[in-house]
Amino acid sequence: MSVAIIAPGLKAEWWERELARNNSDLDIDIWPDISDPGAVEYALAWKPPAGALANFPDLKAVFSLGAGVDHLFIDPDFPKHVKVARVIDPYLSAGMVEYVVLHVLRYHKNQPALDAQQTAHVWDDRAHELKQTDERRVGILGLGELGRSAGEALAALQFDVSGWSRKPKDLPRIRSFSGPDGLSELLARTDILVCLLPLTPQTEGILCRDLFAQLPAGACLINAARGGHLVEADLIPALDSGQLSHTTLDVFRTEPLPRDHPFWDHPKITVTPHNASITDPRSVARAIVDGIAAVESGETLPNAVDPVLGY
Ligand code: NDP
Ligand code: OXD
Repeated sequence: MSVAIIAPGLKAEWWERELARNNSDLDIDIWPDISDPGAVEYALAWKPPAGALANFPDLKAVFSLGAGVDHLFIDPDFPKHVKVARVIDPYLSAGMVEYVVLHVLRYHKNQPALDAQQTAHVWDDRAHELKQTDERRVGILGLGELGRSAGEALAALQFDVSGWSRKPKDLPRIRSFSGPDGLSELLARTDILVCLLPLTPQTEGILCRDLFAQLPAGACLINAARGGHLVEADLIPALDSGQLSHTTLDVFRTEPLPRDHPFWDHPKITVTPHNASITDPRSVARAIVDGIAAVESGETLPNAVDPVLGY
């Protein structure tokens, strides 16, 4: 069975090692050194160069090396008949829960203001701002694997959690909103907004001036989904006007974030290098090997995405 790994910039050798550890019969090549493109039946891919996957005429399935698949569907030459699976993994969910809880708590405890006080040698316990977690409203855009896990962790800390998804959800501790009216209702009751949507034509640019205007003044924003969700030109005006008080960004339209980008130095922006949660080959390679076995025995591909919805 011939497998190609196309993941420039990722540690492809690590994936190769973990795949081989789970199935020593696989014949694994790392792009661009593919010995026989005509023999490749499965590909593992992360941000593959445009056209690379179209070189394999007998490709049966592509495994995205992340939860998102936008990096595949952006390729105009992506072979549309080929099945696509994405990562659903307990460690990936746990990493995102840690990131979201870390940054929500940072805002809940007013840490950016305390950092500024330390720089200015100011001792102020800010008791006038005291709020309990059940008085802090967190809104999560996207209630899938990651949004739901993060929401449940925040609800366990007694935060007042709401979430927005395409279809309504019935979750015990998360208030569910859906559709355009549901989005406005959620925004109106959100102090800290977390974006965990997939990037699709419907969600591109959703974090924009109009959306910020529907949040209570002084809300915080955490975007751990994709840079394409944010209209970058709308962010700094919203922060400078006080409509948003602070934002944490893990993802950017251009990655790595260019060294001269204004987000790096803005006092109300926290930048992290797209590491909110990182796929761990040690657990995900096993799932990919199982996915290949499922296709080979005629079963449905586990964790398959819907190519029409794009997630
Ligand atoms: P899922 O596919 O499990 O969940 C997506 C959620 O978004 C679902 O609840 C879905 O609604 C909702 N949604 C999709 N389109 C719309 C829409 N048009 N309107 C309203 N809701 C919508 O994805 P995951 O939770 O696994 O991952 C989410 C994203 O997180 C990934 O696509 C990726 O971009 C990002 N990510 C970022 C990482 C990082 O390190 N920064 C790491 C991993 C992922 P419904 O439930 O109704 O279908
Ligand atoms: C993902 C990511 O989609 O790391 O998994 O961004």
